[in-house]
Amino acid sequence: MPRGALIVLEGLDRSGKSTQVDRLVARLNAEGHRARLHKFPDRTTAIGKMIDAYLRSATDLDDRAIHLLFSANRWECHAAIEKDLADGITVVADRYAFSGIAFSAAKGLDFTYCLSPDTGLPLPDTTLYLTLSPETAAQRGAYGAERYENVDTQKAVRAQFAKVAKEVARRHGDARWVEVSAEGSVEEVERDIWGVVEDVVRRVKDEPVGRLWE
Ligand code: NYM
Ligand code: MG
Repeated sequence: MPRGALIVLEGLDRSGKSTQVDRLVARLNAEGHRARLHKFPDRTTAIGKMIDAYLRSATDLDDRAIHLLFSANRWECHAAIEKDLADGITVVADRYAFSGIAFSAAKGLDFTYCLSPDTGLPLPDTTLYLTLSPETAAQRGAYGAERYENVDTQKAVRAQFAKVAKEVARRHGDARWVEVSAEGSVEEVERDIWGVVEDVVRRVKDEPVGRLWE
């Protein structure tokens, strides 16, 4: 059976990711590709509840401890994702290991350390990185109240995402990371994303799923 694709959307907070993942899943299904959305962090699991409490600042955790929990939250879902892919279902992930690296490295954790716990996860067939200037982000209104949702942190995270992009290209090839401008209208951004995804879904059908950082 042709497999599904693993498509990841990444970006800073307020980049419009959540709107776009919903539209992408709807579009895939409408065009006859079965597709399912997976949000990371997945706040519904026991580990996800610990992450949620941390993000709401209801609890404090050591930087390494929360980094590993975010990764564990992906590992507890990997079997379900791999099963979907094998069953021909395309998985659209709202964030993935790349957010894990960028947000933790932005706090000062060693970049190589940040990569390691996610090694061996299913490799995204493509990652669409939504880019937004700080000015446009500011125009979109105030950040939410969660941890990391402030201008200084987002700047530091942006710099780390640039390093992540290089690392993905170096280890897995240029085609795995695609920048998409999120400056345009919802429809414009949706069209640009679709242009990439339509192609990837067809192309990977008969290819094995790769392993992240391997
Ligand atoms: N985040 C997300 C991390 O710090 N590490 C991770 O591994 C992941 C997946 O959680 N500010 C951060 C990025 C976000 C926050 O995500 C919650 P969202 O998509 O805003 O609900
Ligand atoms: Mg957010």
